[in-house]
Amino acid sequence: MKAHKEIFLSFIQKYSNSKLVIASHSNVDLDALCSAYAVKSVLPKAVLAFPEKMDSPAQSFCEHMDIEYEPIEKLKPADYDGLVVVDCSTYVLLKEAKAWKGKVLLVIDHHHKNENMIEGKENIRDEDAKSTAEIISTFLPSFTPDVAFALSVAIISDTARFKSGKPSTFVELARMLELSGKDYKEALEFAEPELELDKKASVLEAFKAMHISIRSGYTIATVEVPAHESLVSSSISEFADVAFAANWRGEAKETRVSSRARKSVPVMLNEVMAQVASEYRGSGGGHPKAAGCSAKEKPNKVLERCVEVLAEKLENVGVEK
Ligand SMILES: [Mn+2]
Repeated sequence: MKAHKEIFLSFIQKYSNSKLVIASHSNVDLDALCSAYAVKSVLPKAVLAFPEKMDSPAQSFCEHMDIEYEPIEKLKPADYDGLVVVDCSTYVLLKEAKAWKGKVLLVIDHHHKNENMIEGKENIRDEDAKSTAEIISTFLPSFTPDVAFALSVAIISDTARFKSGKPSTFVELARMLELSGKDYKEALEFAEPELELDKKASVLEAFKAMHISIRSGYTIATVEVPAHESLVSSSISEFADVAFAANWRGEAKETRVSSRARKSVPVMLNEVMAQVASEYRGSGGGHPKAAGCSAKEKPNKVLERCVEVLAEKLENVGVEK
């Protein structure tokens, strides 16, 4: 989108000498990390800052590329000129941004609108984009090989190796790889690294513990897990049409659900998650095929409700046909 590109280019010109902070969502993934890193390449005085943990593919890539960042909660808004948020539009995943109210200068994201929206002075939202990295790759006026490589890795990772992608996604990947001087295999190794032993074991345990139901011709798997709910839901959805993995967070007294659907499923999971969350005083959203929610209720009840809400929506699809 041309208008978006113009917003971005005049932004980097205006703030080229400013002390900005570039942040993203908690449980930082490759799209978040690499998008922030790429934006920093054109805002030389900016620092990267992230909340809590980083997922392990992002962690290894961050170490490999020697990318430096600060824990965002340690930074004082008064010491900086403003905040740029990438790959995130919700305070749920970046609660630290609340301290920056009025200083959020720019948001660049591809997630759906939600009720806890982070609104920047400028907002570049493209829900059609399959990654934030591919939005940014179309904007940047120049690339170092490292930035192009990081964007390649993020595009491969956030599309789940092209489970989603529009023609421009492939164009941008090809362009970034060429600019990086590296080949696809090398990017793929960072985008989809081999899992650690404990994670492989959790996925296999989850397969053993899951419950399976069939509604309107679709297989639905639910499971309660002690950790790694998004890894579990994405792994199970290699086979089940829809997977819901729930984890009980004792400190917060809430359940976190991660859900994934195969591309044949005609229901939008972000809507299912938003509905379940609203019934249990939580928040939910995400993408049609990959979504999540929090809920102030025990995991077994929340999972039951996830299946019911999904089943109702599946039946309604049948009716409309
Ligand atoms: Mn993303």
